[in-house]
Amino acid sequence: MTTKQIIQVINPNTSQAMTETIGAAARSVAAPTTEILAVCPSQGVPSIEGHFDEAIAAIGVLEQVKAGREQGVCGHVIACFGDPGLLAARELATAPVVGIAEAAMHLATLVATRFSIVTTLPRTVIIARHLLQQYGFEHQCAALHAINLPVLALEDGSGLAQEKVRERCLRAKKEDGSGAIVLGCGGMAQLARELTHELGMPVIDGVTAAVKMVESLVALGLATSKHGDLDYPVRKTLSGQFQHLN
Ligand code: 2AL
Repeated sequence: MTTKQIIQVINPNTSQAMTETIGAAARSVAAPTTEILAVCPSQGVPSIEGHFDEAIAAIGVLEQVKAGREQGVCGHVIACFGDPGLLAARELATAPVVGIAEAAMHLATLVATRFSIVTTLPRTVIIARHLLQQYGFEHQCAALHAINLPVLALEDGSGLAQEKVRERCLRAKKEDGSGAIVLGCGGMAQLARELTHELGMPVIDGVTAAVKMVESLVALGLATSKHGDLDYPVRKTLSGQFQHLN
């Protein structure tokens, strides 16, 4: 009998609705032997739309990674397009940790020479730009677009944000000269497959991409390196509200 392996999918914001959207997308691609544990922090920011939000969200990510590690999960996904706390999470984790922005960008470069990104608010564009630089994908990104709606508009049930994503993707296809589109928010997770079909070009969501990457790493027997900078944090006594991270 094959035992189930658990992938912990962490929505770094506190929106329960978005956690469910992300969990459903993750489950839609997970292997039969994978169980998806979709979680979000109990405290923090309801949506992540800037550097301040990211700093707070990163603490919630670390708490969840620690909890997931104690539960014995086989990998962690950070399901926010800024990949908040990614390297810190890798220090805490033993299993692989994959961020949705890096996952989507990596996969986009395997199916196209250049990709476009469609994200939420214009102020989140700079976060994606910084990640492109950090991950070395600056030259593969043809353009970045914002639908100019806040993250939680994706969960308001009106469908307006989803329609704006669709319109932006169609425009990007027409104008950018790119071969693929990366969706720049965890809350857009369930749109990728339909848009891929409608646009006739790859539209990539990072949640599903990251789940398949974690499964691949696990299948290959690869875990987060503990040789070098991703080794467990140097032991020191954390004080006050951070004691529980000790
Ligand atoms: C995000 C995301 O993926 N989740 C969230 O709360 N903020 N980032 C974004 N650019 O919209």
